Amino acid sequence: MITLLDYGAGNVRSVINAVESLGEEINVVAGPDDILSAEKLIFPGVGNFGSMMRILHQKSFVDPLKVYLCSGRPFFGICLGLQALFDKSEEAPELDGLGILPGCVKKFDIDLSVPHIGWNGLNIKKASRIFNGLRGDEKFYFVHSFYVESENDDVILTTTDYDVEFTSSIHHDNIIATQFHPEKSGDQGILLLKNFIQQTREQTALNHVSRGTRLAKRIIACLDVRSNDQGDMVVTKGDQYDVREKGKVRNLGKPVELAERYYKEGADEITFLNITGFRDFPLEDIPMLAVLKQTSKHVFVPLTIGGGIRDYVDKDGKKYTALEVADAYFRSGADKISIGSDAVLIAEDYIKTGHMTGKSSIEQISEVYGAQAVVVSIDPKRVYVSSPDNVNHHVIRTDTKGPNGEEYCWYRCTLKGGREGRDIDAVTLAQVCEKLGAGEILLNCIDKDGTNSGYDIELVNAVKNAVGIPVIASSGAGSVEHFYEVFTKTKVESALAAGIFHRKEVPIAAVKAYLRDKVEIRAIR
Ligand code: 1PR
Repeated sequence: MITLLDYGAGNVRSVINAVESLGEEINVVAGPDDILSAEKLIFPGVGNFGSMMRILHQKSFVDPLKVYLCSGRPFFGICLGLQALFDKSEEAPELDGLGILPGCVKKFDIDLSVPHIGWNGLNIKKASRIFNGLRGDEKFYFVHSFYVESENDDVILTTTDYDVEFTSSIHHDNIIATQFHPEKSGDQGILLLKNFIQQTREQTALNHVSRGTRLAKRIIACLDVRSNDQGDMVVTKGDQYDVREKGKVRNLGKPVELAERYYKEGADEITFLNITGFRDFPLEDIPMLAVLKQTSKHVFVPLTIGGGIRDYVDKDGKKYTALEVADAYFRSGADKISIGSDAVLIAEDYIKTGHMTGKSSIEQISEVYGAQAVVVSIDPKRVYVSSPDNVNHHVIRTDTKGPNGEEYCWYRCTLKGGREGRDIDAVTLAQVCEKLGAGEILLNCIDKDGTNSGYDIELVNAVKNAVGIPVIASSGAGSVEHFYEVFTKTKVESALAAGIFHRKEVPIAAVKAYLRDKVEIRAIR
């Protein structure tokens, strides 16, 4: 029996699913005694260090946790579950950590995008039973803005490089903790958890000697999901956002089946966009939550879900906050949520008033779950202008001239899946959302969507160069070369595609085979 410490934030369902996939039973901690009586304890943490420590205190979990950690019984901490073991964190200097190990948690102060999101490697510093069966050159999934600086080198099991070399896992007596998420790191992550659970004794010396680690560029499969005219949840795909063909919603498959296929084929992440979420209330949209729950049982890479994340009043007049909608998605297995239409309205409001309210969906979800869990999805459309003068937007000079030979354009943001254009450009939207607490930008392009003509490199560069958070390039992928182009002509961390994967025109394996040795990627085994 595995005991799981759920303090109420983030995606514990993924950890439960990963452990259950190994045939183990889980007991979720309901009170302090459950911690004291645990045989093996897993502590997954996502979100904010301060809110985690506050909740641990409120629930009277701090002392039992310290007792457990000193008892010599097996412990596995994940992400904040690693950071909590140390003395202090710059994320919440007013609150002490558990202080089991000496050291502190620092914010990345580097030239690369923060949060550090994606698959990175491990510099293994000592042998450990949790690596049994691994070679040592595998990549694991990270998502964090703060990192551990351990004062005691002896406890460091691995380090990882991201401009700085930071402690990515520790092993001290029976305490193991990782900054990365084994439950989101595919088969090798599951193997690592298995080694912990089964308490294997062997300590394999690894063949691979690391000479530094590098973050992989991510290949993301996107599933646009909605009900078709018969009321079934289907994966659909638009041409410049028009998902109907001869009047009917295109049906490209079942969401759970397709997500499982992409997982097996080597997708580094899977995104679901509930594309009619702007008009349907997601908490009434039980099929979407069911899709997430079922997918997260078998798919052990990060899942992002978007569509309809905003404050809502239901037909009986009951109010729901965007945070409650996001809670439901996280509880159903999402690792990140993606906000589309609401982000545009929030940014417009911010520009008008000049101040942050703390009440917007972006701010609230980011506060509780951390910036890394909040993606903003932008649906821009090109607007051509003959001159950059007198245009109150970020205008770029373009190589693709407009219908009247215009040499300049800006990118108008839209609401409701492109149905409504607004007077705000994509660069400004991305910058404002970063300021408000978004951790990543999903940058679509309506002009390019479904065209197979390649990503809009000009748009991607304009947005990527204007923000310090990771950007996902989306829309237009038609060949393996397009992925190479976007990764070499821009600084984006990941590239998303839909149509070519659904129609099996370009499998994920082909993309990775083409990129191998040219661009850092996570190899498929
Ligand atoms: O506004 O918060 O409710 O979120 C709605 C979400 O649904 C937004 O993220 C929005 O992008 C998305 N959406 C709304 N309508 C559509 C549509 O297609 N009619 N899909 C839509 C957006 C675009 C991409 C697509 C890429 C890659 N889909 O995600 O997957 O363009 O396609 P390709 O590789 O085939 O070119 P809210």
